[in-house]
Parts: sequence; structure tokens; C-alpha cells
Amino acid sequence: MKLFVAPRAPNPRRVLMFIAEKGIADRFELVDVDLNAGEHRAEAFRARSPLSKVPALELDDGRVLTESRAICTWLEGLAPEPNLMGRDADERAFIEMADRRAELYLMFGFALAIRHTHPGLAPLEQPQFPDFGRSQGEKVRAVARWFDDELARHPFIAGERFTIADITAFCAIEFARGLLKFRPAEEGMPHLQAWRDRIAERPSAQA
Ligand SMILES: N[C@@H](CCC(=O)N[C@@H](CS)C(=O)NCC(=O)O)C(=O)O
Repeated sequence: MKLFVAPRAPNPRRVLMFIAEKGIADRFELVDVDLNAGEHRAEAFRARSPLSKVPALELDDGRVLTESRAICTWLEGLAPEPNLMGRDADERAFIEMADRRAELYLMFGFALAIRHTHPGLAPLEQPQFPDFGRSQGEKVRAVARWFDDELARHPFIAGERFTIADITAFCAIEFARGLLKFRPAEEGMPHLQAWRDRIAERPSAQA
């Protein structure tokens, strides 16, 4: 199977970290897509990912899955252990809630803040609206503070165990760490920082 990724991009990193947690990296051929060079907008890639986004997973039968969470759902079926998305409908729903909060409010918030303010993202985001980006930076910090409060009460994003929601939130925080210089502890979020430091010690965080 071919997995189309881009170096340092947070969404491909989610899938790479999920694969590393499952211990199945040897089953995938990684193909780098150069976003700065616009390779993702070329016809050859759009034939696989019509909205020009990475990651994309090309299955052995030629079908292509995009959207990180959908790819992870497929991977969870391929390699059910360790379970990262829930064992029954009840647990699956609560983990999905946590994961979607991490994706839609944390990852997407940081992505908007970065894409509209950082010169390195100018090739991907045109036009950039720096005021909008700065306002998103403030809003996403309010979300991060909410996660900080949550993490004061339980050790992982979805509760008592490591799940896909930790992967999504970690990749979001690391993206912001690199490009927004976001350090939770320096902004009064000690629980978010302690959680981030614990997740960073997992071997999958190097994927
Ligand atoms: N919702 C998608 C988001 C994918 C996405 O935005 N990927 C970024 C890289 S992290 C991308 O391909 N950006 C290219 C662009 O926006 O032009 C997912 O979950 O995979």
C-alpha cells in the first residue's frame, strides 16, 4: 500500500503516528508529496486526492482513502490491536467526540492561525489575512486552556487511556510548537504541557 505524506505536515503525521502505535509501518510504501512545490495540486496527485490534500492511502485494490480519521478507521480494522478508537459503540462514541474536538477546534484552529500568519505557509494559503490569523491564534488558545483543565482531571485526551484523540491533539500541539512557538507551560497551561511531554516520550512520536 502507498501512503502519500508530506514532511512536517501535521495531518500525515497523525496517520504515521497511528501506524507506529500499531507496529505496522513495514506494510506501507511512503511517498513524499512536496507541498511547497505544489505537487499536491498536480493532476497526477489530484487523481488520487481530488481536494489536493495529504495524507492519502492507496489500497492494494487501487482505491484511495483520504481524511486522516477515515484512514485511521481503516487501519484500526486492518490491525485491531492495540485498540485506539474504542471497543464498543459506547467507547467509540466518546473517543470520537474527543478526537473531533481535538481535530476541529485545536488542529484546525492552529492551522488557521499558522496558515494566515506564517510566511512559510504562503505557498499554501493565498491570500493570507494576518489579522484573521492572529484572532484565530487567540481563539485556539482558549480551546487549549479548556484542554488544560480537562487534563487536570484525567491523564489522556479521551479519559483514562491513550487513544487516537491523543495522537490528533499531540500533532496539533507539535505543529503549533514548531510554527507558532506555542509552549503550553509558558502560557499557563501546565497540565497540557505535562501531557504533551509524556506523549512525546512514546516511540510513535518520532514517526
Ligand atoms: N481533513 C484532512 C486535512 C488534510 C490537510 O489539510 N492536509 C494538509 C497537510 S497537513 C494539506 O494537504 N494541505 C495542502 C493544502 O492545503 O494546499 C485530514 O484530516 O486529513
